[in-house]
Amino acid sequence: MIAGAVAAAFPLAAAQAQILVEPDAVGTYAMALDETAVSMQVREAGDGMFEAAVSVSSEGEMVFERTYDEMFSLFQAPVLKLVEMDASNDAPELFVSRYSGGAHCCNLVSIVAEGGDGKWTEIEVGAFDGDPAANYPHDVTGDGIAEIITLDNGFLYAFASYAGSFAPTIVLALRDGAIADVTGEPEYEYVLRSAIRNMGAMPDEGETRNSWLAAHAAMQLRLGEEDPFALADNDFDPEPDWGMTFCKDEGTEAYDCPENRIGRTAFPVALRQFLSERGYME
Ligand SMILES: [Ca+2]
Ligand SMILES: [Ca+2]
Repeated sequence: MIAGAVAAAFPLAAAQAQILVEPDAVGTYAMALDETAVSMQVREAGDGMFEAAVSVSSEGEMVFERTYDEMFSLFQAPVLKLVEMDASNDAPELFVSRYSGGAHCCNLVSIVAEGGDGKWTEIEVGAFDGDPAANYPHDVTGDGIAEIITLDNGFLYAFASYAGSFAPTIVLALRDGAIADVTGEPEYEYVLRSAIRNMGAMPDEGETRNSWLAAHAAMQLRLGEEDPFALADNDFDPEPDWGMTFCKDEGTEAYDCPENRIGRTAFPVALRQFLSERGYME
């Protein structure tokens, strides 16, 4: 568990039609919502490997098929959720989360959805650390459209080790067939305020303290607070080097940099640069 893995445990604001399948065995799984039906066959693929054949039909017609293969364990079988995520079409969306394997990474998240031209395609959302259930879409605003409440994984390793990192909560939505970061929209303000409360106390010192401040500042920016850097600028720990070094030779990554060309910047500067690169500010 990451230090900053704020549980995205928001109550469902309204009962919403949705079906979740978390396969744990070889076999066929089927679900349907209105005129959209999904089936998944999880089967052995030889050499101890597995594969999962997913198909979607709409009004009785096959509209999407994909076989997810090279799974070394049933743990990697896709978790499926059939739920309304985008009101720009007439069908519910199919949320897909697959475990890639590896120590810290990742749940590969995608959404199969009907486009404006009536064609169904798979839209990549991204790769996310931690508990896959934390990324499952829920309707947190009660408008019948589910959102994904997750963490900005770009903050892991930025100012501290993976285990010592905090990350800001973000809200992702599917709008007109494209993934949009809607965190800053007013209706999600309570999601951010709740995430900030759930961060716990600022760590006493070190890299984890600076990582906590980075996540805090990011969410202050999203909230449009008047002085988003007040806490970070006053309370950062000046000791840690993590995230504060850069190479004076332009275009050279820090790990390739000759020792005498390594520069060091102050946390407030590094933080602003990082948040700017991550799209939190200009
Ligand atoms: Ca839809
Ligand atoms: Ca909603």
